[in-house]
Amino acid sequence: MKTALITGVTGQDGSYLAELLLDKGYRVHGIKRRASSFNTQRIDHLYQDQHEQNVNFTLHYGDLTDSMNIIRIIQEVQPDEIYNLGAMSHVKVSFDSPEYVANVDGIGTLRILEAVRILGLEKKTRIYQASTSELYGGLPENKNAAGFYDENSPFYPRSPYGAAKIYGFWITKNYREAYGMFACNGILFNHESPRRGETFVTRKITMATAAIAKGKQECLYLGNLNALRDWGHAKDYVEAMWRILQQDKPEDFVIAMGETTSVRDFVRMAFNEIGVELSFEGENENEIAKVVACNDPLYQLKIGKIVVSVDPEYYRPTEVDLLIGDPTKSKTQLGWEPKYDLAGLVKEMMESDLKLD
Ligand code: NDP
Ligand code: GDR
Repeated sequence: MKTALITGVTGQDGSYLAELLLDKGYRVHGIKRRASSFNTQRIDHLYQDQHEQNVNFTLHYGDLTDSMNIIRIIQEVQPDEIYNLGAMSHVKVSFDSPEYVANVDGIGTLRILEAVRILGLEKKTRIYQASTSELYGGLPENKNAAGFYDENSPFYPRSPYGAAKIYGFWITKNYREAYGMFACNGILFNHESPRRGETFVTRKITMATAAIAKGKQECLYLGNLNALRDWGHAKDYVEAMWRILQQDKPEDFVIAMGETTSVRDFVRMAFNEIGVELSFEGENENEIAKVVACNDPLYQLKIGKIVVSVDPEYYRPTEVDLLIGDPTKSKTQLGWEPKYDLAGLVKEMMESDLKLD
């Protein structure tokens, strides 16, 4: 029976990864932060009374800013695999708290690697680092000849989040090369799900579309509608994380769908799920979307109603305009194949958010 430790287990990816590893027969440990209100909603269904026999899911209080705590937990758990998913993961918020993000997302990665080394677990413990497409920064000249970002494309982070994560990327690679550790980066492009945090753009859109359909919200305010993202489903992406640590030798992999879609088109797709067609009018901060047709007998919105409006408050000081990843290496070497496409993802998110009160 293998033992895994997941930082960020209460997050979107942590919850799906914990499910996947438990299904595979792992004993799973997760690190959760102490909070003044419950923060375990995504994993409550996995909870096990620790007094029972054969417990295979255990939570530990901890924080990536606390070296002693990280060392103690790793010493106690003696993991075969560590998945370092813990992070302040919101790009826009990273402009408001850049030092904290550097500490958690950057130095936090070092704390994990160094704890494994201090404890002499270099040959036992494999480490997955949650790297990101934000490292590329969306510079058009850095795409490969086929027009994608791949494992060899140069980095150019455009936020404090990206800058912190680039440290995490390189220190992971350095510990692999310097100490022969099995430490790998998964360079994951955006991935979403019904469990996505409510302030990321896809979930903000699906929640608002459902609320507008039910007459509980008037209008959805968004920032840059022109941004293009390569969106996949989190369930598919955690499968890739696991595969990366099952390889014979440690390497870095891009995980992506290989297609890019604008925020505007994601809005269109969400509204289509409730039978509503939109027309977008105006430009930049004056852009709005109006209802032009309503084809679902259940959700009847007035023709001409403004349901989306741009609020420049949501613009970022520096933006990543376009992301599209090349999954060739992960498909050929890891045998990774996503089960969801974007249409399936939007459908699942809308179905889930329409059930909310
Ligand atoms: P979430 O924001 O949903 O989850 C982040 C997790 O990290 C939460 O469990 C959170 O705890 C925890 N966390 C935050 N700060 C700390 C800290 N100081 N110490 C310990 N834990 C902390 O992110 P995702 O699940 O979407 O992403 C997982 C990882 O993958 C992140 O590192 C993210 O940066 C990275 N990533 C995500 C992508 C995506 O599209 N989703 C794409 C590429 C990379 P709490 O619940 O208490 O807030
Ligand atoms: P991103 O995700 O920054 O790509 O980071 P997010 O969903 O926040 O933004 C995607 C794009 O949408 C534009 N946008 C808005 N974004 C938000 N959050 N809110 C809005 O109202 C809004 N309007 C337009 C943004 O400007 C951006 O261009 C995610 C995170 O999960 C990171 O942790 C991860 O590393 C990357 O994906 C890959």
